[in-house]
Formats: sequence, structure tokens, C-alpha cells
Amino acid sequence: MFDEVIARNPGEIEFHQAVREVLESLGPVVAKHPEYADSEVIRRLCEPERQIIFRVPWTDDRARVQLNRGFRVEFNSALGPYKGGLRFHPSVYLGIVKFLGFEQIFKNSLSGLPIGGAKGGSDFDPKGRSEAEVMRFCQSFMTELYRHLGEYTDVPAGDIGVGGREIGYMFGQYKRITNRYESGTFTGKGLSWGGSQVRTEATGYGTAFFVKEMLKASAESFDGKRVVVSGSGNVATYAIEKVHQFGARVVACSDSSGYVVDEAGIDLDLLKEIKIERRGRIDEYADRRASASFISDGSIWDVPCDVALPCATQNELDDENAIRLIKNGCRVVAEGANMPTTPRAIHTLRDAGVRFGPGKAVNAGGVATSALEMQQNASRDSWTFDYTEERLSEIMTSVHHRCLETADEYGAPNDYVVGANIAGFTRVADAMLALGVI
Ligand code: NDP
Ligand code: 2IT
Repeated sequence: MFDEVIARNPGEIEFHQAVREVLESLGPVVAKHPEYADSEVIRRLCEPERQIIFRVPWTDDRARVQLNRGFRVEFNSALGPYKGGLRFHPSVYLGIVKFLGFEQIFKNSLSGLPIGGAKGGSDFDPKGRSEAEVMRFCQSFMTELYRHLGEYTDVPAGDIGVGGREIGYMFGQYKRITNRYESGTFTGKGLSWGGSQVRTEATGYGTAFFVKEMLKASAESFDGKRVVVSGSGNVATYAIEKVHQFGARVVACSDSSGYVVDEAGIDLDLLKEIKIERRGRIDEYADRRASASFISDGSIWDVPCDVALPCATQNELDDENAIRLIKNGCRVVAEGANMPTTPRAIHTLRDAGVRFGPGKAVNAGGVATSALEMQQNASRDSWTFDYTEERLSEIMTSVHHRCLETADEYGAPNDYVVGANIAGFTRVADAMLALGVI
């Protein structure tokens, strides 16, 4: 089946990687449940229900015409409306969108909530663009995509390069074209126009909640641990915040220009001011903080730590990095980002007895809180921060439990990869069987 996926989707290497990782876990399930093979449910899962690719023309501040490509891959809707983020980054092409959409199916299923899987985005690079340029791009992007969306159809959110600002411009254009205030068509909205408390923080907080459970499962806690977090965007920032609240110290974080080491612990207010509020570069953090230094070559995974949280992008932690982490005494690696660890690095970590949490479980708190936002929109309600955070915490505890329970059931105790893949797969596969050959 893997050969068939490669042949049907040539050149889409990230998609191949994501499919392979799931297929490798499914042997014991098919052995126990031949009905999945008989109904070709796995083959059907690997083929998106719908793929939309479109032109996104817009004019820059100098009145020059710019051109980007837009994507939305609506992968699976057996469990609910298509759900998943939009990524704006120059590296985006069909293979990236499909890997993310495929992962999203199993993540959303694992969350236990009624959401299907999708992903989209564009090769637009927001770096260095003015507010007005970003707005015009978002409006052009939505002028095509709006026709495919809806609260019962497809519900986008943010991802790399897409946060509250971009969701605002896209929701505004959607509302304008459709003449409907349909809050439930987007998640990650601002708090004054239908957004949910905790959605901004959810992926990072959820990552910390999940790792807390991983540590608890081996009779440990965050207290006094040294943690390294890659990235300094949405996921990294709020992972750092919660990890600090749990009593650990984050000593390094990064962006695409390099990393900072701060033995006194990352000063989150300073980091937020530079990276979130002003969209600046990470070297400024070291310029303004005496205990910090900036390193532009080498790797953030050279920094010794007990817990490593890759929260930037795919394939950012390779085998060489894994070997270094193990040498330096790292005991837990958990993916805040989607597929940040290469397959070889995962094997190396697991062989060395490092506890490894895969993204589709660890970072499920973001999309889970999106589903909570959809719930609030559907009932025209809005919940308090504390109540919503409590719901997120419960969801992450149950995702953790589901992973370990399923890993046990299929003869791979403590293997979170096997547990997450099989638990995610069986829920969506059962729904597909029930819905017939569609
Ligand atoms: P942001 O755009 O807020 O931040 C991304 C961070 O990663 C930035 O620090 C960025 O650095 C860095 N980064 C991005 N691309 C690269 C690259 N090619 N090389 C090195 N560094 C890079 O995105 P998010 O925090 O939202 O997303 C981070 C990860 O988490 C992604 O894998 C995303 O898919 C995943 N995720 C996000 C969720 C969410 O709710 N937002 C939910 C679940 C997973 P720079 O600023 O220099 O570009
Ligand atoms: O990868 C992800 O889970 C996200 N970017 C969030 C998706 C969502 O719909 O909230």
C-alpha cells in the first residue's frame, strides 16, 4: 500500500513520511480486525476526499501584482466537518499540506471530538510584509476559498504564519462575501468576535499537560527539570509559559535565524514582546538580557536538557540531534510541532529508552480547543478562561490515557507512537465502515 501511495503522489516526500509512520503501526490492528482490510479502509484513508488548489493574486504596497498558490486538502469527514489549520510559509506545497492533513485525521480522531481532518495554506511569506499587504493577501485567498467552507463543511484555523490577525482578515472577507455572521466557520478568532478563551494558549498548554502526564507515568514531575523548546511562535511561547508554571526551567528557544540560551530561564514577557507583539528576531532577546547568548550556527538540540520540546516545524530534529540529546541525558522528547522528529531520530530515541510523545497526541490540545470554540459558537455561549482550561486539561489527560491503554492492548506497552496511531485510526475507521463505501 505504501508503494501505491508513493506512485500516486510523486515527489510529496513529507506526505510519504507521514503515511509510512502510520502504516507501520497498523499491522496488529489489521491482524485483529480483517474487516478494515476487506473494506479497503486504509487505502481510502490515504486518498483525500477533495483537494483544492487555486491562484491567489494580490497587489503589494508598490502596486505590483504578486502571485501565490493556495491549497485546501479536505482529507476526511467521517467524524465531523473537515477541521485543520492554514499555514502561510514559503515552503508550502501540496506535499506539506497533505502530510499535515493526513496527520490531522488521526489527531482529531484521537481527541475524541466530532471533527474530520483537513489542512490548507499558501506559499505566501508574511515576513517583511506590511499589515495592508497581509490583509490584501488574506482577502484574495478567501475570495476563492470561501465557497468551500462552512460550519458544517470545513472549518479552518491557524498554523505557522497564521494567527489571530490573519484569521480576522479571512473571517472578515468570508462574512462580507457570504453576508452571514457564521462564527463557527473559523476557529482561533478574537475574543470579542466569537473566539474562545484559551485557544491562543491551547497547543502550548496542551503540550505541557501531556508531558506532565508522561512524567507522572514514570513517577516523575516537571519540578526542577531543564527544558529546551524550539521555536518562539504560538506553540513554543505557551509551552514555555505552562512548563514554567509547572516548576521547570526553559533554558533555550529559537527561531529560523538561530537560538538563544538563557541559564536564568527564558524571560517570557521579553520573548513575547519581541516575537509576538513586534514580530522581531530572536537575537534581540540576547541583546537585551545579560544572562542570555545568541547562537546562529549549530543546533538548539546541543543544549543539555531533561525534556526536549520541538515546537517549530517538520524534520527539525534529526538522528544526529537525537544522539546528542541522549548523550546529554535527555529523558523525554515530545512533539509540540507536527512531525518535527525524523523517522530515524524517533527510532534512535526509542531504542535508547527516551520517552517519545508524537505530535498527533502531544499537540492535540490546539485543535481540541478549536472544537470547544465550535461548541461555544453553536450554542452562542462563551466560557470562562478557567473552565475552558480545565476542559483542555481533561482532554489531554484522556488523550494520554487512550495512547497508553491502546499501546498496552496491542502489545507495545509505553509506546506512544503505536498507541496514538492505533487509537486515532480505529475511531475514524469504524466511522468509515458505518458510513458505507463513500
Ligand atoms: P508560528 O508561526 O507561530 O511559529 C513558528 C515558529 O517556528 C517560529 O519561531 C518560526 O521561526 C519557527 N519556524 C517555522 N518554520 C521554520 C523553519 N523552516 N525552520 C526553522 N524554524 C522555523 O507557528 P506555530 O507556533 O503555530 O506552529 C509551530 C508548529 O506547531 C508547526 O509545526 C505547527 O504545524 C504546529 N501546530 C500548531 C498548532 C496551532 O494551534 N498553532 C496546533 C498544532 C500544531 P521564524 O519566526 O523565524 O519563522
Ligand atoms: O496542527 C494543528 O492541529 C493546528 N494547526 C490546529 C488546527 C485547528 O483546527 O485548530
